[in-house]
Amino acid sequence: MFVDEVELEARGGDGGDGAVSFRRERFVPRGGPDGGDGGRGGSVYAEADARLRTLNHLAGVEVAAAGRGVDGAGRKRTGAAGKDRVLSVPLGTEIGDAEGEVVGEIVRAGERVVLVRGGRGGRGNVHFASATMQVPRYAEKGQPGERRRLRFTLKIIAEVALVGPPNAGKSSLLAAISSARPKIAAYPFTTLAPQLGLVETATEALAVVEVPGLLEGASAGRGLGHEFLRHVERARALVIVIDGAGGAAARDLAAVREELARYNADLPRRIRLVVVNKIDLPGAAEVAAELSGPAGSEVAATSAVTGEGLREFKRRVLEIAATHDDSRS
Ligand SMILES: Nc1nc2c(ncn2[C@@H]2O[C@H](COP(=O)(O)OP(=O)(O)OP(=O)(O)O)[C@@H](O)[C@H]2O)c(=O)[nH]1
Ligand SMILES: [Mg+2]
Repeated sequence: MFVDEVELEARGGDGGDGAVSFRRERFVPRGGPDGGDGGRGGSVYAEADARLRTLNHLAGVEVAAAGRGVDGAGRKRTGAAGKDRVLSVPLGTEIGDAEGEVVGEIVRAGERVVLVRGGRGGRGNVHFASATMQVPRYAEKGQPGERRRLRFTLKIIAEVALVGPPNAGKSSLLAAISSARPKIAAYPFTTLAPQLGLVETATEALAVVEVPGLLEGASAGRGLGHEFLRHVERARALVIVIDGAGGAAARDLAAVREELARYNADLPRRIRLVVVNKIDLPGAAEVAAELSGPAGSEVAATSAVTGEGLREFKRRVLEIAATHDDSRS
C-alpha cells in the first residue's frame, strides 16, 4: 500500500464556557461574581516527520479533532486549554482545502503548520460586573472550533527522478546505486508506486525516486496513467531510462518526453541524462552510441546485469544533482 492522497475533516476544539459563580466567604454576606473563563479549544496541526515516506497512517482517518477547552470555574479559575492534535506527515506534503486553496506545505524537517484553530474560551461572569449590574448571572459560551475539510497530497522530495517506459530497468538501476530494494521482474509495471532510494557517498546522501513506467498515451489513462508524475515535479533533475535492446529507443525517448510535457510543460527541459540500459544485449551498445539526448542532457550506457557503466552512472547522477536545481527555476 502506498497512500499519497487523503482527505479528512480537521476540527478545532470548542472553547470552554465561562462560569457563573459568586464568592462565598465567611463574613462576606454578598460576595461578588468570581466565575472564571473557559479554556481555549485545541488546534490541529500538521508537522513534519522526516522518517515518514507515505500518508498510509492517515488513510481511513475521517476526522482529526482537537480537544475541547475546559469550562471556567469559581474563584476565577480559568479552564485548561483543549489538547492540540498533531498530524505527522512526510516531507513534501501539501495541504489544501475543499476549494483547492493551499493551506500549508511541509517541506523541511521540523516544520509545523496550523490547519484549524480552536475556539476562544467564553468569559466568566467576573468580567460582567458593573455599577449597575452587581450580580451578573450570565457568562459567555465558548466559541466553536474551526472546521475544515482538507486534502493532503504527498509530492515526494527527491533530488533525482528516474523516469522511463515500463520494463526498461529503472528498478534495477535504482537498486544498483542506492539503498533501495525495489521489486524487479521481467514484466511491465512491476513498480506500482514511487520507490525512494538513498545514494550515499562519503559526505552526503542523495534521494533518488523511481516512478512507475510511463507509456505513450499515459496522459490519456494508458498503463498506470500519469498522476504519479507529481513525484517527479520536485526533483532537481530527471534521468530517463530506456531499454537499449527494445528496438525502439529513439521512439521510447520521444514518447517519454511527450508524456512529461503533457503533465507539466516544464518537465522535459529538466532531463539531464538519458540512460540506455541493457547494453549487454545484442545491438544495444550501438543504440547507445547513436542516440542523442534532448538539449542539455547527456547519454550514458549501462547494464544492470554485467555492471558495465554503473559506476559512471552513479557518478553522473551525483554530479547532476549537485550542479542542477531545475525544480526552483
Ligand atoms: N539483460 C538485461 N536485463 C535487464 C537489465 N536491467 C534490467 N533487466 C531486466 O529487465 C526486467 C525489468 O527490470 P526492472 O528493473 O524491473 O525494470 P523497470 O523499469 O523498473 O520496470 P517497471 O517497474 O515494471 O516499469 C527485469 O527482468 C530485469 O532483470 C540489463 O541491464 N540487462
Ligand atoms: Mg520498476
